[in-house]
Amino acid sequence: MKALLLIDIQHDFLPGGSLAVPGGHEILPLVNQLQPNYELVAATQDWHPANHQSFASQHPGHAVFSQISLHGLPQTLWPDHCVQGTPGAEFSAQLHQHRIEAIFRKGTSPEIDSYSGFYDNGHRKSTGLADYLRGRGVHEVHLCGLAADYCVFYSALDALQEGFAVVFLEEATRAISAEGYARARQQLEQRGARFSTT
Ligand code: VGL
Ligand code: ZN
Repeated sequence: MKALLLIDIQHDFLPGGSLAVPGGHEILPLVNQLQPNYELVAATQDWHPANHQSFASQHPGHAVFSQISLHGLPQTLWPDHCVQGTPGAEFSAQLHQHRIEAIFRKGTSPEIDSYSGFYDNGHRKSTGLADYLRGRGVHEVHLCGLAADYCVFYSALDALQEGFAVVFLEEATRAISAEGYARARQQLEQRGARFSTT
């Protein structure tokens, strides 16, 4: 069975949000149109405590979008975003949510970031997404959402590593950086992901 994964389609990643992905809102009509084509739709939600260490605000003297080392892992410092319980953390009001069977929250530990919907960036803690999908008989995952070069990319990478066939729905995602996405795309292609443009 194929599943559709909606990655982080939240207000803070859309225009007007604190970490808006350019053109992010353009994916919404297609994402809604795609959902009925899948027997299973699941979503991820970036869900940070207010003191999350990926926030530049937690590192006085370090600029937004600068890089630090956080407990041994490279970390980009982001604007505060997707804080638990705030409007920015909610799914887009335009996103059809009635077919979403399960929501996997990530980024909840203050000391480690989590781009992938499957694991934190240190691959220490699983969200349970892979076991959930296997338990539902899924062998192939199709990914869309935000951002193509971060959370959609890392989710696709982990999905491949977990043994799922992966289709990256390119028209239903947008990137923070075009160069970052070009590198990400190459890595995914090398590892066997397919790219769909419908
Ligand atoms: C994301 C940066 C920080 C994403 C989440 O959803 O792509 N990017 N947190
Ligand atoms: Zn985040």
